[in-house]
Amino acid sequence: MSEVLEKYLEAGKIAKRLKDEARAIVDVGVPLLEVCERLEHLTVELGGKPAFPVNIGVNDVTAHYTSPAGDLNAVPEGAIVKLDVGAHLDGHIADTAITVALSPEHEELILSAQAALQSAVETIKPGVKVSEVGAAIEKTISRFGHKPIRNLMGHRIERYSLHTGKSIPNVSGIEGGKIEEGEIYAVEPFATVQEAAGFVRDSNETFIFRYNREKRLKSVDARTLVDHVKKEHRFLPFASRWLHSEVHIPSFEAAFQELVASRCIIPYRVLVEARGFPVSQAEHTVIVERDGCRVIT
Ligand SMILES: [Co+2]
Repeated sequence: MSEVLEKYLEAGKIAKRLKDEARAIVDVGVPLLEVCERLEHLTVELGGKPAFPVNIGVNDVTAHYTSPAGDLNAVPEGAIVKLDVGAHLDGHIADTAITVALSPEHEELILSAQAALQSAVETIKPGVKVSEVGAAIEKTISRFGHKPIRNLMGHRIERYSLHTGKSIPNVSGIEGGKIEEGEIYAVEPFATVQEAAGFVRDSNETFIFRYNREKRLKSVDARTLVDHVKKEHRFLPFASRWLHSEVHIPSFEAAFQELVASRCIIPYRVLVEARGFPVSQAEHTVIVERDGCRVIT
């Protein structure tokens, strides 16, 4: 087995363990910050690094929420909670997600995203159009009487790059080329209820960021902060919470805001279901092989 494949498989194993841990700890009243930190620390204990901050999405919060430093939010009663986690070894990324229901009313929604993921995995092989995978996902979610989130997509993964080139839509009718042998994809259907909008909108909250480009910065603290970002988080997304604990400078907030204002770093806005309805998610990372694909998570 190639060294690269071995690293992907190991990252996949770690990501799998993170999901098991998430299932074990997510419960009513548990602080979101505790869940994020526990899973990120476990990633390191298991020999990997987080490929991005733990995304924890409660109810209609669909993507890009991670706890800020000092987050006081906890898992509410009756919630549906999405955990999207990523581990990497040397830049070889495994990205995966599960959804936990704290009320039986959400169980069907979870089954629907899981079944859609399964149908996508069964469809993926060299030569298949990404639009065919999207059609399979939509068909499965519709069978449950649910709606896919149409403006979120699965994505191709490459070394140290979480989103590259091709995407895998969650609905039919979106063209985007063919799947090829050797490619790696994170496939992630999201399902919501029939009354929902079926798409996400940006909120104003931002907790996850990425490095964008070099900029002239005025304050010394901002320069210290960006040097750290370039050294530790040049390629993969990071949490503002991480920087809080990694960099000790007198005026952290002002320096951080300077990086944002100068677009030296760019936020990922928290995405919420446009009408506020609950959303479920299922996700695997797969490697495309000659006759199909291998699920590594
Ligand atoms: Co993911």
